[in-house]
Amino acid sequence: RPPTSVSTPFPSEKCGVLNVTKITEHGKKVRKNWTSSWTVLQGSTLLFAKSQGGGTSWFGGSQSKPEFTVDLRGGSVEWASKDKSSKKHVIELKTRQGTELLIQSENDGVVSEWFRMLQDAISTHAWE
Ligand code: I3S
Repeated sequence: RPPTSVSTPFPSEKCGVLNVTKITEHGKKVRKNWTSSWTVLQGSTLLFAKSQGGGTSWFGGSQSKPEFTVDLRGGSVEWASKDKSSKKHVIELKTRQGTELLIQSENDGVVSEWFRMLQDAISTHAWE
């Protein structure tokens, strides 16, 4: 039998600059506000910090505090339908708490990689 799982301290860690907006908060529609955010995926948590000057700020650094944190457990990701945004390469992330976010980058490779990582994080932490 193959080994069942390999445990690593940070099974899903990734960071980068993405365009992000909330579209729903606690189940209620909110006005879009696209902002460029330094985005960090760590385990089952996704953190956003304001990105200054195109992503040179380091998340752990003194000037950038997390603005917004998302608990991915019990959430879902899908490719956003055309009616959600006119932008290309848009991920729709729904949380169990009733928050919906759109996550986008002009670079389709970047977005595809985030899509895969978010799906992995959600399935890895589904039963916590
Ligand atoms: O879904 P919407 O309302 O067409 O989203 C657009 C608006 O949020 C717009 O701002 P105003 O609230 O000032 O109209 C934004 O500038 C657009 O980027 C939003 O649409 P996209 O398709 O880019 O997500």
